[in-house]
Amino acid sequence: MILFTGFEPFDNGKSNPSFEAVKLLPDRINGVQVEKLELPVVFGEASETIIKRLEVEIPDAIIMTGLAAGREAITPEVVAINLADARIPDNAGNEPKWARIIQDGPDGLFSTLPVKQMVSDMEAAGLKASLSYSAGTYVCNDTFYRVCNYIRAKAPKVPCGFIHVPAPKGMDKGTEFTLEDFAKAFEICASAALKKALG
Ligand code: PCA
Repeated sequence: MILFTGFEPFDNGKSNPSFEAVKLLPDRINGVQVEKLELPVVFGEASETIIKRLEVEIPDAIIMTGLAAGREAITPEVVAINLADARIPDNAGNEPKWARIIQDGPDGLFSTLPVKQMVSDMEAAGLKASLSYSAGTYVCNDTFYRVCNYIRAKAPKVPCGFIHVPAPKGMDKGTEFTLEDFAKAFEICASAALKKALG
């Protein structure tokens, strides 16, 4: 099983293209069952939703996704940092400022997805992609950090990481990307992750 997550809308958005694109994914990729989870845009709760699922079953790979409006490309994140610093309140009204996510956790945790391979595979398919070295300091980074921290203790061989998508066509700060483009990109990334995990 490969676990894909996306987020609910936030910041007055009517929809969130991350989960909208996840919903378009097929039920199987390379013969592996795809599971889709929609996450609340709430510090701590989003990662709890994932960790509850991981307590039942450890997937072959974990790909979390979110929206980063203003970006121009599909961006696999390289590293999660141990810092929460909200620019706006989350969907439950939390607004942490300059706080460590996990007091005694490492400063940063690297994605274990094959991020460079993912970028070259997306580019080969004609999708604009590049590495990102910061997932920000809001709910996406918080979720990315907490889930990587959980999985490195429980199942360190399971590729786990995060991909930000830009705003799609028609949305504020929109690019030329469609939701179908994002879904195609996610499928390409899933293939690379499963190849790393399962050979
Ligand atoms: N993007 C936000 C949170 C939810 C989402 O889709 C972020 O980048 O932190």
